[in-house]
Amino acid sequence: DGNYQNIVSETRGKVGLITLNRPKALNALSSALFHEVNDALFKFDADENVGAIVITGSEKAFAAGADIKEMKDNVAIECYKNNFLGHWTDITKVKKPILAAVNGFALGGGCELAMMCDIIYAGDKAVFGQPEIKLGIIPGAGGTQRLVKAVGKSKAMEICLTGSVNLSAEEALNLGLVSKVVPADQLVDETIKTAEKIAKMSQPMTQMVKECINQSFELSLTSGLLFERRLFHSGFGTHDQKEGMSAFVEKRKPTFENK
Ligand code: CO8
Repeated sequence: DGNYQNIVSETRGKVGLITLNRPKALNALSSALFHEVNDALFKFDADENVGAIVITGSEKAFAAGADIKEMKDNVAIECYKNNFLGHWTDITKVKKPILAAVNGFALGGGCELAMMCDIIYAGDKAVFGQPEIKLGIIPGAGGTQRLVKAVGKSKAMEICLTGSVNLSAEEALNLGLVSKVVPADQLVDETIKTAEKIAKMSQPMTQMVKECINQSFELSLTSGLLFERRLFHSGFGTHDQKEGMSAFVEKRKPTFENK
């Protein structure tokens, strides 16, 4: 659906699936592509029938970065005035959990896009890196921020400063950047399976979990724990809490109604 030029957006049961689809440019993230991703994401976010979202690319490339051809003649003051690529972070405003299924290259903005998702699964041939320094720029969408939190300072420095130290899927798993490595041809199905599991839960609750975990990057421990406890308390005002706990006691499966 959606009539998109650079992506394919579809649903698989309760899962929204977005496939980046610019094969000739290894899914380089042009401005047009990113606007389409955002549009599809916010449509899924508003769709009650969708409980989780998966973003993937092709087997060769998740995304080989921002579109170098598009930005090569950029001028600083215009970037500033137009907030160049500011819309990239819109994805972090999506409330529903987003899973990245990364096959092949996730470089530069591609790696940053994956890191803006909530869970990353990698195909066994995946490659993560931040080669911006080799282009005479620095990462601009989290490569120097989210990557540190995922893999630690020394590794993040090595990756961003050399531009040529990339992480294999296995290394990314060992460092905690990704949570699972799957044979490339099974990756999308496997990711959708996890997304389906999440989508079956109470949507307000999965959104609260996402909100709380993301707050852990912003808040002190005391404030984070308070934030968590208050949302935890509010859960007792929902139908789904009554249903979930009654179902446990009655030894049956719960049916969550997202209310
Ligand atoms: N932008 C535009 N076109 C690209 C990109 C890209 N990032 N990556 C690949 N392509 C194009 C190539 O130009 C080529 O096109 P053509 O056939 O017309 O020449 C086609 O895709 C196929 O690429 P290759 O022939 O190079 O394929 P290889 O298999 O030989 O190599 C690589 C694959 C190693 C992935 C190689 O293409 C490569 O190094 N790509 C560039 C990777 C890179 O530097 N990425 C970082 C880009 S900068 C960035 O992401 C900054 C993000 C800032 C975000 C700021 C937000 C606020």
